[in-house]
Amino acid sequence: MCLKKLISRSIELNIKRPDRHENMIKRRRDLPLIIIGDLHGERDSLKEILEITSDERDSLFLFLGDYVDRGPDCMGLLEDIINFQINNGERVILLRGNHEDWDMNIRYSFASELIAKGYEGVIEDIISWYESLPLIALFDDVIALHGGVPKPIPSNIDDLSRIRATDPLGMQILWNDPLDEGYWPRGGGTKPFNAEDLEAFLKLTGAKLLIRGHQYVPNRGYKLNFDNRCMTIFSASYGYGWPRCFVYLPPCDFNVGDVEKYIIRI
Ligand SMILES: [Mn+2]
Repeated sequence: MCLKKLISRSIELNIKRPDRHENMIKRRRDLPLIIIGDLHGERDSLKEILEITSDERDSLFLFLGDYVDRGPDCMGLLEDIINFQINNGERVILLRGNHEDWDMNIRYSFASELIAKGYEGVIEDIISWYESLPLIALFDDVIALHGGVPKPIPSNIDDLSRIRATDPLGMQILWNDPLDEGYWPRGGGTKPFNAEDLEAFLKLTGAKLLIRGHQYVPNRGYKLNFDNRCMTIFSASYGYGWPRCFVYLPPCDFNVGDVEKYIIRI
């Protein structure tokens, strides 16, 4: 399939999901859930994760966004992800990260990669693809998004699902970080969230665990905040050879106290 067709098929899959409600995916956690964090153009990481999980193709695969920028082959990674989505249909859910944004791509590396490789003709298609990506996925007791809890927290789920990436609250969903000892302000309308904010967000959504990406955790690839209720996972190593992580969560009930055992380091 040519690149333009691949992208437009992926847009259709993103938009026409029966479990999509505005910008939120809502479905039961009735299958194993495999969650992959930021990949940033590292095709090898995706390849390794898909090899490790090759016996688990009946699982749900959730990607937390930040597919492009920084890494060596963002266009190749995008093609791999879209092919994987097309081959596995609705069991592959792609969320939007803060790098699924053309202004970011100009500031970082993806725009120049596309131009250097002669892909100018698909830039518009890629921007439309970004716009087709949902922001949040809710699987009963697990909620996932790229960045963090938006503040003020909307008063009901419908308002939360209607938030768009370009809204101030949407920007926060894509950019916010937990307030911990490693926190550093990113500016630009982003806000840190603390244990109380997270508690209110979990109460609103009925979840007991938030899984997000967005922050690299040096030498670990993951972190747990707020009594394990906020899990950060990262699936790229930025070329440092540091551990990369993903989540394998079976469809049974789990205790937040020991969620660390569901994090797989490669
Ligand atoms: Mn990010």
